[in-house]
Amino acid sequence: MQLDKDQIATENKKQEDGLRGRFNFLSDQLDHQDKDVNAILRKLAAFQVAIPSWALGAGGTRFGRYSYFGEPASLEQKIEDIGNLHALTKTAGAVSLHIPWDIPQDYNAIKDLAKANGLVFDAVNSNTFQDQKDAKESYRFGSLSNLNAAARNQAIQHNIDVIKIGEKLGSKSLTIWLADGANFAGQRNFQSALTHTENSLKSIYSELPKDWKMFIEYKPYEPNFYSTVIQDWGTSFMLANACGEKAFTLVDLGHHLPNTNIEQIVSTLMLKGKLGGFHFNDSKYGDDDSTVGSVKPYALFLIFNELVYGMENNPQNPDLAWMIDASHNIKDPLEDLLQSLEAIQEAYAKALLVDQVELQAAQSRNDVTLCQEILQNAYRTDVRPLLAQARALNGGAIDPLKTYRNLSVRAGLIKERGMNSVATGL
Ligand code: PSV
Ligand code: MN
Ligand code: MN
Repeated sequence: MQLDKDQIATENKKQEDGLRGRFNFLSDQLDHQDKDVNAILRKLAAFQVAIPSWALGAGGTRFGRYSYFGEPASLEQKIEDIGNLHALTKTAGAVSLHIPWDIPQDYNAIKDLAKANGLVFDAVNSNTFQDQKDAKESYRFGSLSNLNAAARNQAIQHNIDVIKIGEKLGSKSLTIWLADGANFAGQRNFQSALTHTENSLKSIYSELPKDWKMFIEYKPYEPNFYSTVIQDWGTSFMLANACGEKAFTLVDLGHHLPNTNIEQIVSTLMLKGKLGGFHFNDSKYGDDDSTVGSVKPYALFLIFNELVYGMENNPQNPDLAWMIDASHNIKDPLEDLLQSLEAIQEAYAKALLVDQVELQAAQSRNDVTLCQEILQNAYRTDVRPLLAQARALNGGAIDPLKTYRNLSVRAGLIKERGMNSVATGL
């Protein structure tokens, strides 16, 4: 069930009159504010977000898993799903693989398939949070932090193997997220856990190809509920600095305690040139992996405001690896990803509308009210016609979700794959 350009164009025909009116209205409004609408359209079109190979099936909870009908049962099918997302949105032009869940069998065939779908391979993700079949050592008591050198070495070697797989696909970065930590007070000496982790990361780093980056992800809790070795951005930042200039912190929106000021974290890391990757999702309580922008859209906008500021003012920070990190239990994963992609573009477009010059002037006068107004004016603008226009200009769908439903994509996938297919991984 691969969508083609013509199907999308036919659907667009039905919607283009409606878009014209909405787009002209908005672009007049923006012209009056001296905004360069074409420049914004170009930036929106250039903004590509990777889709992780684990987001295409319905993930489980700790209590059960309800698979979603027509799930992709192979890496090929996952790439086809992402191809459909990209055809509709033109903003999902990359895949992020989780190893060993998605090891390609035939590299050339996978690369060709990705290329045919307009996709590149972004960061590869290692997995030392589960024991793999036939593994000699167990990660029950940690991987890179394990007290047992043999377990640490196995985890180090796994990361090196993941790099090698990524090299064959054209990836340029490795993301490391560790579940290492302790479930009980007193279980583990914090300093020894951190020291082992740092040394293990340095060993992986020493095998990183010259043009690669290493992303160190942090998370405050879960699966361990007492302590996590890399619990926060400060720990990740410290470890990235210890490894070297190709190591960076990765921010995952769901990996913060409630009410953490994530925009300030983003800003600090970009100032220091150490923000490398970014995982989008939303949450009410913890690492909920909910649809981006569905719970705290204003917070997402404030974060994007800092990202845009950093992208424009911090040449010391590299281009970021963007990814949606989500996994759903009961919703069509493709519909969810379409909603997330829309929310990301929406927050980005709104952040692009913030008048940075005016904001700086208001800040320098300590005009607190005006500072807030400037941000809120941008946030309150309905930018959706801009997103639709950017997509349509690039051959994507004016309304991706509506088009996905009108073209009965899920029904087509069920027909091909069956009702009971189960996605690999997770
Ligand atoms: C676990 O919390 C997690 O969701 C991390 O965010 C990783 O990025 C992802 O799994 C894949 O390993
Ligand atoms: Mn993540
Ligand atoms: Mn997570």
